[in-house]
Amino acid sequence: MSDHDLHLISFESCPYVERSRIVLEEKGVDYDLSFIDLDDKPEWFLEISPRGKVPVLEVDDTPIFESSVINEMLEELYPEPAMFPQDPVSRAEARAWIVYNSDVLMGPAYLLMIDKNADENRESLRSGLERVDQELGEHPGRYFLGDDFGLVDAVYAPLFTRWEAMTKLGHGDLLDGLDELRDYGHALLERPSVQAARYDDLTEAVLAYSEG
Ligand SMILES: N[C@@H](CCC(=O)N[C@@H](CS)C(=O)NCC(=O)O)C(=O)O
Repeated sequence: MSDHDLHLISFESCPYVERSRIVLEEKGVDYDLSFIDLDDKPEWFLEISPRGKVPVLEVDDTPIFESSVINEMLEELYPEPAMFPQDPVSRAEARAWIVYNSDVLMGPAYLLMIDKNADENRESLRSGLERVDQELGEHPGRYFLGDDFGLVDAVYAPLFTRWEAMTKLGHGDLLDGLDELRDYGHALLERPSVQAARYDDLTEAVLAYSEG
């Protein structure tokens, strides 16, 4: 089901790629997937990716970059199943927690993965996660904003698909006492779209990346 040709340009261990794959899987659309080597970016890729980053989703002949923009476009192109709340205030909440994930959690999580300033980044990530745990307590239901899986959940799932790797790297106690977050993580990992979007050898790919 797709009236567009979709081609997602990816890198194995990239959480931002995974966000968009989850949305594509939820929408049930066909797409082609290619992997590139970020240490040796092909010329054709640099031509279509202004920041030299993945994901890029080619929609017919138009390359779209930035995972959040890609995901909102997919929501507009394929409205079913709906992944954004209808009400503008709840929609803004979803967008705000997406920005929070990118701005507050992803930085320290990435630096921890490559073991840069481990203590400092563990503390930053932990305090960012505590705030999410608190917020989840305000929204009863299986997912971030309730019982419907949405774009905000597609953005939080890659944190949990990387948890096995984080544990192997010695950072596994970060969820200690954060029961809302732990339950949320389990619910996300059970979601078929999250399982389908996960790169097959993700833990190995993350560990290999972390070793440089
Ligand atoms: N804000 C971007 C971030 C994408 C991003 O940082 N991708 C990383 C891989 S996970 C990348 O392509 N890095 C290559 C580089 O910066 O040279 C998004 O949401 O799409």
